[in-house]
Amino acid sequence: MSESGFDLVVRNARVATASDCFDADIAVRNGRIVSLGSGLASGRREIDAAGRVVTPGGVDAHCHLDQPMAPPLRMADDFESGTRSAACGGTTTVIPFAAQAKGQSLRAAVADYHHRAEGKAHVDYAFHLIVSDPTPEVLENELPALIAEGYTSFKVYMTYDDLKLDDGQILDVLSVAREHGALAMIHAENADCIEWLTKRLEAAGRTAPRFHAHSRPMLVEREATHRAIALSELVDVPILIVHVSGREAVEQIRWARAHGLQVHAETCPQYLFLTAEDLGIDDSYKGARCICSPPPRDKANQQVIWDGLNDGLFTVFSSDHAPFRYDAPEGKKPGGEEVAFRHIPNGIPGLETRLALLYSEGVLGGRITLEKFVELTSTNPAKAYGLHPRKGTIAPGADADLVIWNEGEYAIDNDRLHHAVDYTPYQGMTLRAWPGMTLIGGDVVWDGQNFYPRQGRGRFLQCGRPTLRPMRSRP
Ligand code: DUC
Ligand code: ZN
Ligand code: ZN
Repeated sequence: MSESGFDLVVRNARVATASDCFDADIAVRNGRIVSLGSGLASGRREIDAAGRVVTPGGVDAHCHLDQPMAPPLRMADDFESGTRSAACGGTTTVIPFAAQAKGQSLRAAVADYHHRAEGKAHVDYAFHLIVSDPTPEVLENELPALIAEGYTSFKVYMTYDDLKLDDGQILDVLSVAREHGALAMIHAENADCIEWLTKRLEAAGRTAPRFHAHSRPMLVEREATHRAIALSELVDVPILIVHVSGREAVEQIRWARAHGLQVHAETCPQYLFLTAEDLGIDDSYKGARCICSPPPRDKANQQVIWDGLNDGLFTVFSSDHAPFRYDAPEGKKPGGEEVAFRHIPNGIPGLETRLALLYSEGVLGGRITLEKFVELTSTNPAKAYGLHPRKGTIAPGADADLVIWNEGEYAIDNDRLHHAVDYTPYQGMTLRAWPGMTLIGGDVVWDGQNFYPRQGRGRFLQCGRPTLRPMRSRP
């Protein structure tokens, strides 16, 4: 052991937190940060960060890993490949979803999901719940008990036949969130409008992937966002609207805030870097790769999302990683066929590229500050889901989960990524930065070239209450 007792000192770091940037050495003992300062005594291991930016490890609070699917569909990433990919992209904590199937108990869904994670994760993880069948037993017993055990957030869907809740059911779930201090995440799209539009498109023979975007125009998101806000107002409980795609939903959220409502919002890289044209400008099937919901919009809406990231509209920036292989019968070609858009699984990969995309085009592109980057990608997700200050910051007592950034040209190429998906929607994009090193609990897991597996050492985290500060009424 070194005289100081430090296991590691990261020296000469440009430390970035959600509130400040400053120069410091970071000392680590037993997996936690124990000291920040200049000229700290030497550690058993030393890493010279030489003026490079060091941020807290990313917290990806919306990703889907090994979520049970109806056959033949299957997610490409399980907890092993998904968390490997996360670590190589600087994300050190993931929060995927334990999804209740209709008719299933919530407990059983949680037990099954623990089984899927067991012994596999390279990074720490917590679970959100997906409530698809809010029976009296779920509302009165299972949900309150699970909240008390550290599952303090749950997602409800306003669309997808196998998951959606009606307004009365959503009110019931929101009431439980209020009573027990949990956070409800809402997928806001109007299911009936989507079905009606989809049938009309199909009747006209418009079934190519690009018509997915036509079946889910912004107004279906706007209407559902407005309704979700109204439901939360009725119950008087904060909510978080997930994967906001553009202007119309943003306007609803700004309206809610202006009226003093506690409505949080999340957005994702696909709404900054993709447009509906990525689903195809002709009837090519390749556009299936970018099918996700809500769909990406257009350049003007990308700017609306950038503005919202900058001005505080958005609380968190997540990947919504939903990994399906393109050229696979369990993925975007179900059963090996090129099918109508209705049958193409929704979702794109993004765990590994989330941080570098925002750091490169946001921070180095001059669109957001470094502090805002940390807030959106790490601190606020940790606060929203009750993991702060253990996660989401660089401070004494926090886990030593760190990213040391390399600035320089980096071309995104799926061959260099670590997920189990056979494509990335961002293939060929040139970025200005990539994580040069990821540390988890003070251990190097990614050094910019090599991945150092720590399979099974990722720990399950029980979440506490959300600790986000009540928001100002503007913006
Ligand atoms: N939309 C979702 O709601 N979940 C997973 C992927 C997607 O596109
Ligand atoms: Zn969703
Ligand atoms: Zn999702």
